[in-house]
Amino acid sequence: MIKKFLFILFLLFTTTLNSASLNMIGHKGNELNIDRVINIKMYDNYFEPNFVKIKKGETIKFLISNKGSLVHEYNIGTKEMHLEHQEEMQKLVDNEIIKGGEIDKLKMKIMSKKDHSLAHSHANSVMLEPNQIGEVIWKFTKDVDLEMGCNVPGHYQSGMLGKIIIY
Ligand SMILES: [Cu+2]
Repeated sequence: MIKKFLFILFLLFTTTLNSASLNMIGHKGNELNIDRVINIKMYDNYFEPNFVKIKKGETIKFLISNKGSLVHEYNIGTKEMHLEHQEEMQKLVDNEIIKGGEIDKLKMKIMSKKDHSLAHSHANSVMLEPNQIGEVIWKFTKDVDLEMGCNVPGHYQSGMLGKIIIY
């Protein structure tokens, strides 16, 4: 009984954390207020560059291109957020929505009606197939340790991450 109660408490805590965590790292930037554009290339399995410095308050447009042969993700978050997000990404692989170099968008759309976490639409990230280009516009308002990371299963662990230093 107590175990069950603690588990519910834990669930409540983690879902609150989920919705709060995006605000903890800043918020979606406005297209009209971009201070700088930073180009990021994604390879199998690393980012180039894998280190960026951003002044607190800046709105950055990250122009991201996938130069690799696999699906990759550019995601801005704390280490904890990445680890948590990796569970979501594992589901996309388990359900064969991510298959090597392809994203089955139709399947993602259909399945996400039942399980919203499969929709994978977050303002702080973009997921790309090989040769695709995407962007993330983010306003960095908080003094937190941030990382860019690819949370496709195994990629982060094999070194597909980098530092975002806010100063
Ligand atoms: Cu990757």
